[in-house]
Amino acid sequence: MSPCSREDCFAPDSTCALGNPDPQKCSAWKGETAPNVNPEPGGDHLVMPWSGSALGLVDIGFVAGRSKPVVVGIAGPQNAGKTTLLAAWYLLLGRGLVPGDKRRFAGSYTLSGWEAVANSLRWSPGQPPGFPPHTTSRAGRIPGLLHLAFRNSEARLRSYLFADAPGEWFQSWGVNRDGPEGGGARWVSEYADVLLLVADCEALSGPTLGTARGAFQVLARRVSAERRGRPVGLVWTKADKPVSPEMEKSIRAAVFSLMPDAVEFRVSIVAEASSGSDTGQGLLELLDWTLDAQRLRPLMPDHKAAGTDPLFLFGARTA
Ligand SMILES: Nc1nc2c(ncn2[C@@H]2O[C@H](COP(=O)(O)OP(=O)(O)O)[C@@H](O)[C@H]2O)c(=O)[nH]1
Ligand SMILES: [Mg+2]
Repeated sequence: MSPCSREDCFAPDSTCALGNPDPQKCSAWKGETAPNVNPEPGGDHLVMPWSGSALGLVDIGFVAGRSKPVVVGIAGPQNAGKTTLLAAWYLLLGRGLVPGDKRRFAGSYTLSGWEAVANSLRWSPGQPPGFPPHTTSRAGRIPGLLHLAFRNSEARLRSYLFADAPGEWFQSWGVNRDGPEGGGARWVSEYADVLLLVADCEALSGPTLGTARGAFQVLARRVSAERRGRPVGLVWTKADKPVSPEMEKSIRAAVFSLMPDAVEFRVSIVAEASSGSDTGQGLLELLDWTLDAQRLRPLMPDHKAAGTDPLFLFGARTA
């Protein structure tokens, strides 16, 4: 049981949510004043508000305190390559390959979380690289949010949170938006600023391609109904596996008939043989688009008065 009475405070494992340097002196503290709780009160021992692992919902306030982070939602069935996409981006960034000329990598609060997804994709002598372990719907800290920050040419910082959600969530959310199983997917759909809709080339060319197409169509309809004008990317993952032209046509039709402004990408961690590239296929292009994508800003009502104070521009409205 937590020694603090606040639900959003994890002292003494992390800093006190109310900012007390010594959590035992905080008014919300209800635990024993155990001598080993804070080993060096007043010493140079400082617990940070982040651990490096993927962030949970209660941790978001810490990142969002500075400015609203851009939330990137990746919607797709399980095994579609969503976690691999995140891991591949992290490994490319680790090689200094930041997409866009003017953008600079400016840190991450979840380096251990990124390492956890990317570790299996690393090649170590005598061991071939594997794929990330399956993201289960029962894993802790759900949805696991991975953080990245970049600075633009004017040195302005922009934070991003990437939701590594298990595919099961999206499958059940596609069928029943309000069902108990789709809670995490509902969160992603509610708060994402950019949505990536994943079409898995392996599943769409494999023995159960009909089922995979049906599941994709259900998901595409749900995303289109919930997107509220937000940018959507159609991402063909595992693009090294060829999909028949008929299948490609029906998937594209499912997306573009409902979301004509969607932008299409083909990605794979396997580069095209002729390209000689060691950065896979389309991964940096997709990251570049994702980092640039913006939610439509709400339009302010017309106003005639001069000045910048919104109270006098629009008046105080009670209704
Ligand atoms: N051929 C190929 N297979 C991939 C690629 N990316 C992922 N995979 C495969 O897809 C499986 C599932 O990947 P994962 O990222 O865990 O999918 P998730 O469930 O959507 O997160 C992996 O075990 C790989 O076999 C790719 O670019 N090419
Ligand atoms: Mg996964």
